[in-house]
Amino acid sequence: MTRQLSPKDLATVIGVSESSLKRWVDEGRLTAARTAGGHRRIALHEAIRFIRDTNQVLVHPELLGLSDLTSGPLSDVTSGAGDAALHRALEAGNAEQSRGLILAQYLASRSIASVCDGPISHAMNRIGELWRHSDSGIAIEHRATQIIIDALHQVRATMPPVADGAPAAIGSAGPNDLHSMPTLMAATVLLESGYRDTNLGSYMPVDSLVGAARDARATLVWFSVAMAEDAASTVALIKKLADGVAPLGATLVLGGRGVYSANLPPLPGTHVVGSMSELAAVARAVRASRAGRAAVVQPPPGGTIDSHTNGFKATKVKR
Ligand code: B12
Repeated sequence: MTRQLSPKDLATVIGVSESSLKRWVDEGRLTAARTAGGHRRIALHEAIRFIRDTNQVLVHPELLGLSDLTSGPLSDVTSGAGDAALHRALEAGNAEQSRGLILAQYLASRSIASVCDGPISHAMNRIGELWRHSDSGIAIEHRATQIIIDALHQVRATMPPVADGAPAAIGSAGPNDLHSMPTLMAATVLLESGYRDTNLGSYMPVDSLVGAARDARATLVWFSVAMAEDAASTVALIKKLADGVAPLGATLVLGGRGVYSANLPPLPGTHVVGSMSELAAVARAVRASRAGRAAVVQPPPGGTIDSHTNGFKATKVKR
């Protein structure tokens, strides 16, 4: 059941009077249901939407019932020290603090795409180098991955329910690819972008992904290739996927260093993106074009339009 807050609780969370909060509900700035006794109740996801949209300062975050969100992570994020703090907390294996920092970034109005592209990606790039220097590096990397996966699930749980008639998106990592974090990130970004997302996780055969996309009537299919393996087999795999997705009329979005290092031929209806923010930009453009509006595909900052695919080409170079 969705957690509900009373106007008094939410007012205390953001440090305003209960009467102001009730007035905002009555003015329609905040949606509230009524109990049988006529009392206003605000769903947690609606409270979070309001906090993010109106940049509220959280005075008593503990009343939101998100136990990892204590004032420590919030003050790190508001002081601009959140990115470095996340790296430290992940490396130290401090799960509560790491999850709290990720939630705090999201509550501070940052999109989940930007949190993935910024602090999470930076931290994992550094943590991913530790195995070279110490035996414990691999354990630290696995632990950090699990903490981020848990944090992303927590953020998902605070997002509003998917609207009726929302477009479907489906995706996975490829066969032989154990990297499950990028595909979960993509799913979460698409949920935030208003899609009904289905993440099929890692180690996914391409034929099965195409079949599932057909069954789901997917508008968008994402595919993550985290490793630069043999370039020729990566190209063959992606061509097979693109050939399967094209007849469905869905847009295919590819990401990951295996894609960036493969020399892909032009694939109609396929976008190569270099970040989660670029995925969000493509997702918005696909929605707009499906809604019948003239979708002008704009390159996001740091990306350029690929003239072959009309997709975004990453400009950042990965190790
Ligand atoms: C965590 C991790 C693992 C974990 C994965 C656990 C899990 N459940 O996911 C484990 C330990 C299992 C693992 C295993 C291996 N790994 Co590993 N792993 C990593 C690590 C540290 C983080 C990967 C990650 O999720 N990053 C977070 C992602 C999301 O951030 P990002 O890569 O910066 O991606 C950004 C953009 O590129 C873009 N993006 C990326 N992917 C996608 C996908 C989509 C759809 C979209 C839209 C965008 C997008 O958005 C992201 C956010 O900005 C990386 C190092 C690194 N620097 O990333 C190595 C790394 C990916 N692994 C690597 C290797 C070699 C392996 C192993 C072969 C090691 C081994 N010898 O066993 C195995 C392979 C196992 C297999 N069969 O898949 C190499 C790949 C090298 C290469 N150039 O191909 C890396 C780069 C490490 C390195 N520096 O050598 N690994």
